[in-house]
Amino acid sequence: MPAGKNLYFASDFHFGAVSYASSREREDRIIRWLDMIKDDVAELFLMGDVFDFWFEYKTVVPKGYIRFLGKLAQLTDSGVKLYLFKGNHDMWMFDYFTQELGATIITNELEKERNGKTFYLHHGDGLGPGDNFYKFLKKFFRSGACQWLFARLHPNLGVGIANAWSRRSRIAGSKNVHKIQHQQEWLETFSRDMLKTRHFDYFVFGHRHLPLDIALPDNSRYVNLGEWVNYNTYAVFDGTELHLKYFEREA
Ligand SMILES: [Mn+2]
Repeated sequence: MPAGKNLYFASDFHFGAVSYASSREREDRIIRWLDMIKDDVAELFLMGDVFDFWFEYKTVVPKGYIRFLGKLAQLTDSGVKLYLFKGNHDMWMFDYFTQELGATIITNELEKERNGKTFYLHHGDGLGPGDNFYKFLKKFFRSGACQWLFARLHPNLGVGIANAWSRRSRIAGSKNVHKIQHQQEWLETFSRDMLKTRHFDYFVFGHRHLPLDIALPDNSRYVNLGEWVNYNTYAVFDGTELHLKYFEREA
């Protein structure tokens, strides 16, 4: 890691939800965050569900988010390394962001070592025990056949269906339904299981829409990045420690 530079992690912007106006307001806030970090970010990890829906047709991408995408271009043009993780809402990212932004698209997990600290990074969907129906759906949605068929639908229809589907796991009002229930915090369970065979200093996930920083055995930690509708949370690794932070909120 270059001296004075940091790694930044965030996830679950859910651009496009719940309305155009609320998404735009969130976009402006995230631009302010990116402006704040732009001089000390070496690598930016956007860990899934950045978009509430995304699909790349052969010659067409969804409308919107131009300030955000322009800001990412500004960052990557200035040398910032960008990782975009596929979430359960935006698993249909192909090569557009690689071509335009030089981004590395992460399909499942990413393991990194920086300054002697090890990171296990994953959006967080489909991990741990249970949820077999989702795991089956994920396999199906990620299949080439499913993507080929979807691309055959006219976008007015295809994106309409996708948005209706997306509403099933809508982020709005999610604050109340996501409670800390240690027994059911499956990403903690997943991390603890992993530690039995492999050590990581940090397990970082999104997907839960709940900021969490949980101590694990062997000085390991599980950090959940929360989301940007209710919390505006992100994590920063300063070369020594990983910190979970709130943007534009008095601590
Ligand atoms: Mn998710």
